[in-house]
Amino acid sequence: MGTNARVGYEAWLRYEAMEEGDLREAYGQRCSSIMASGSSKVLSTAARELAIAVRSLTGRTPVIASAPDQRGAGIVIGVRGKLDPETERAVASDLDGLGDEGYVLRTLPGGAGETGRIAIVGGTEAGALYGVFHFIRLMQTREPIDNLHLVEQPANGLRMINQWDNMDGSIERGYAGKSIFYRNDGFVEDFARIRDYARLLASTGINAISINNVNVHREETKLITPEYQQTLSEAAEVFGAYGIKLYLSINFASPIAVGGLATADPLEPSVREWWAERAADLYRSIPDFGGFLVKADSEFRPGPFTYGRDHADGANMLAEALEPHGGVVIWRCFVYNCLQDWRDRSTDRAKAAYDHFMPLDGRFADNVILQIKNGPMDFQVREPVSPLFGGLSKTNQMLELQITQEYTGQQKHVCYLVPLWKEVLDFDTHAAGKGSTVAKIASGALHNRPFGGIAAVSNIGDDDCWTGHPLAQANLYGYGRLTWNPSLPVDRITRDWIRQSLGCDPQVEQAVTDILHRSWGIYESYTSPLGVGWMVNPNHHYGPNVDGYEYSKWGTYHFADRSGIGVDRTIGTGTGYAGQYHQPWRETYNSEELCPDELLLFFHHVPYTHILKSGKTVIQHIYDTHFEGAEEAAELLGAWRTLEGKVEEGYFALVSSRLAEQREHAKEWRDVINTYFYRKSGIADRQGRLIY
Ligand code: GCV
Repeated sequence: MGTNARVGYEAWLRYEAMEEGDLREAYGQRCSSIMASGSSKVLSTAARELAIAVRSLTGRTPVIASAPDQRGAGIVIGVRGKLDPETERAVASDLDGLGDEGYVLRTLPGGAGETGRIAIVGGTEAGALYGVFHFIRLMQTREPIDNLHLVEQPANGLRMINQWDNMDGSIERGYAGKSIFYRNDGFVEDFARIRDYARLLASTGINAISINNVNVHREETKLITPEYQQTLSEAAEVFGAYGIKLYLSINFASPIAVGGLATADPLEPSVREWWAERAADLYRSIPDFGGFLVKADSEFRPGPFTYGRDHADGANMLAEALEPHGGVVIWRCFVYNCLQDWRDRSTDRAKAAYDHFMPLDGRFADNVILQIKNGPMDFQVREPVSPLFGGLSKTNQMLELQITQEYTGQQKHVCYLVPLWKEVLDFDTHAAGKGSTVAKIASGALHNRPFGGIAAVSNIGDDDCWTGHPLAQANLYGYGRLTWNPSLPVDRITRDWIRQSLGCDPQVEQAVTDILHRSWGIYESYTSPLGVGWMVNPNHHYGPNVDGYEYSKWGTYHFADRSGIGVDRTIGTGTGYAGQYHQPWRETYNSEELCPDELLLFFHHVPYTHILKSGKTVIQHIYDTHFEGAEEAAELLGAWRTLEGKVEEGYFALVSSRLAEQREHAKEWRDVINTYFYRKSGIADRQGRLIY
């Protein structure tokens, strides 16, 4: 296999020429002409994207037509109500009830001796674009296109990416190089890479992006001022051509920092006016601006508490400013006391989001959405699902996930997060009886809310392959696919990603599927055990340090002593966190016997000799998983090496070197954790393996 100048750059939009044969012939023939019914920006994008894919995959250059092919063949891309009469009639029955972003993919019958055309019809232009990317995916994954009849609709209104990029070019929790947006306190000059990012995102169904860190620093605070409006509108155009709306993270103290006011009190009329003016200005230069993302009164960020106001006062003030323009406020619920005294056993960070926001349920304006992290702590390798999802019923909600691997190996270790996210989305909160899943709550379907969706912190930077570790691309891809359809099986997402990114060789598919599907479990097994979390080095969060956060102010403790470990979050003797769940979870988590093994130490403090459901003691479980996990991490490298010659050289080498690093680092985790617990407990490993 040859080498590519930028390893992995094309990601899943890699259109390697297909093998010669009937299928390639058939695709080429079917796509001999492309006609876009209309001339909007997004439709032009759709036609262009399809033409590029067809040319590269089949070797045939499609004719870009201005009218449907008279022989009845070719592809027609269009929008409901704006099609040629023949196509409109043919797909009419599919268009009833089709939402704006939905689409129809349909192979229409041809006349005598004719193949018939393929119609890709969206509720709007964006829908048509999603339809085109779906169609391209079918070719990349070698699916038949002779009898297509698909109607697709996104489950979530907001399918969002949060960039944690700073304008100095750094990225908070970024593990893939520098920002593709900013350099030296300004925007980059060339937006070509941003455009390439937009197409990757749109191809998976993403329709919203916030482009600056939720920790809004000095320069970024100015993004909402006239100084940046021209550049912002150019960035919005780039994303707009791919159906993606632009959002900004804002600094709650902006009226003081850049507005010259003496206060940022949300109930103060001058402050309200100031925000209304800022919003009006932004919408003048970016008519389809999405709105604001806000981290307030969290980890030292300013917020309404300073003025004796609450989160609803703060969010509603911004909502009022955006409402006349159709904008929304996305208000984060990652609010807790980050100055906790470790001696204080009654304060529990896990309880904080629920305690802060439940009393406000019903007080938020209709264009406010609360963004809730999947777990109550912070994107650990294993956490229970945040009970706030089951709690709020009169408030728009959005699920927040983290694609960037802050606590899951920082894109040096492979950790495929799609199975974790699936568990979260499928979690049944029982909020309104059985079937009240997080997926239904986040989309707004369960409580019939006007807004909802999913957001995730991006894992990309300016690395050639975008994500540092090429296999981490699967997380970005899988995230997008899940936002569109949370019911998609993991296998399906994995298969599509592999075929689109690495081709259709069954041996590659088998080996990479295996690596990805084992990876989360393996990572969990050699890091912190049984749901207790953390045990990482402070600040950068890479590598083992069992007591790294044990005597800190951050509220993230494991309470290991010589006899046992874990956090008592029960109702009777602990912090009471288990009581924030509906039944049956309240009882399940509250009980040492019923609590699932993988979350035992999140909810209970138990002796090392406690017998798990697996039949092992806690201490033996720790030893076994750490020895086995490190061995399995080494196996991943072995499995990958069988693909030499089947994967592009540079890509092969890069993944090999990351997996080699993971193998070594997993040993470090194993030895630090095992040694710590052996020294604490004095209990020997039953198998007498080497512990230091
Ligand atoms: C953007 C964690 C991370 C922070 C991050 C914060 C958040 O604490 O370590 O880097 O800040 O979450 O989600 O706001």
